[in-house]
Amino acid sequence: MPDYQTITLKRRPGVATLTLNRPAKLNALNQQMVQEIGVVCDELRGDKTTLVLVITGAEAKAFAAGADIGEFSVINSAAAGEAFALRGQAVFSKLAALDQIVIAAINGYALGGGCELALACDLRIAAESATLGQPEISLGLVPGYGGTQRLTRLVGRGQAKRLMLTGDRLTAQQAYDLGLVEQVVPAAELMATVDALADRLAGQPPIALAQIKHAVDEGADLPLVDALAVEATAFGRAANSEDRLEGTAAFLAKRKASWRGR
Ligand code: CO8
Repeated sequence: MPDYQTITLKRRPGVATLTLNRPAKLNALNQQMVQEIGVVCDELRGDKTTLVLVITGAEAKAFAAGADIGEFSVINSAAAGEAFALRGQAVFSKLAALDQIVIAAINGYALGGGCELALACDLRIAAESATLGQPEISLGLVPGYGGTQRLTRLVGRGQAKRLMLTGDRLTAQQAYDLGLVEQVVPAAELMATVDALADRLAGQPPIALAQIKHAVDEGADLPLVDALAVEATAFGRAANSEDRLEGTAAFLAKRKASWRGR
């Protein structure tokens, strides 16, 4: 297993938990942390035994307080800034493309790049005490790790523009009201809630799990006619699996299905 410096990775059957671990800097995403998240994605790609990845922050106050502002001094041209953004985007896109369902357990500040990391996940569950936002404008910047696009797709153009143009921070409840997080729970219950969901998803038939995720993501930006074709392909893949035969046989025999992931 790689020797991680800025994150920890724990595994239990079916579930991996990645903890952002730079507590002294509120888990700000430095280049090394972004790179290490990419290594975790490489580890998980093709790992058929891990069906869910949970991402959370080690510091009670923070999921991730943004990209590491201290590293921005290396950006001395538009091209350098673009390359900086592209490096982060490549990793977050790799995360979003995993077969695993990725759940952000947002325990505190999820700002800037931290909010963008949560946006690249499939599901976002926030502690009541969490704070979310895209404050880049207050630094004279633009969200560069996918925020202008993923936030817009999640909450719509108007709300996304409002959040990014003002840089306003949202409470977890406000984020929920906008559809930016899917659930809000008391802070003390966050990890138990996320772990229970992760275990539940890890008990689902793996091919159907991944196909639903990819059908939603691939179809979302396509015209309906093309998106329905994406769904039909996903349906075909799941329908052609041994698990589909097992699922339907178990239903008819009134017993619990035993999934094999093929
Ligand atoms: N980068 C680097 N260090 C940070 C960051 C950050 N984003 N956030 C917090 N820290 C550090 C602080 O500097 C401080 O370090 P030290 O103790 O050594 O001085 C430590 O973490 C604790 O922070 P605070 O003392 O500020 O803690 P508070 O509880 O007073 O405040 C806040 C917490 C409100 C979260 C505050 O720290 C804050 O506003 N942080 C910055 C939030 C922000 O602007 N995030 C967006 C950053 S830009 C971004 O993410 C762009 C992403 C796309 C990049 C694309 C490439 C260009």
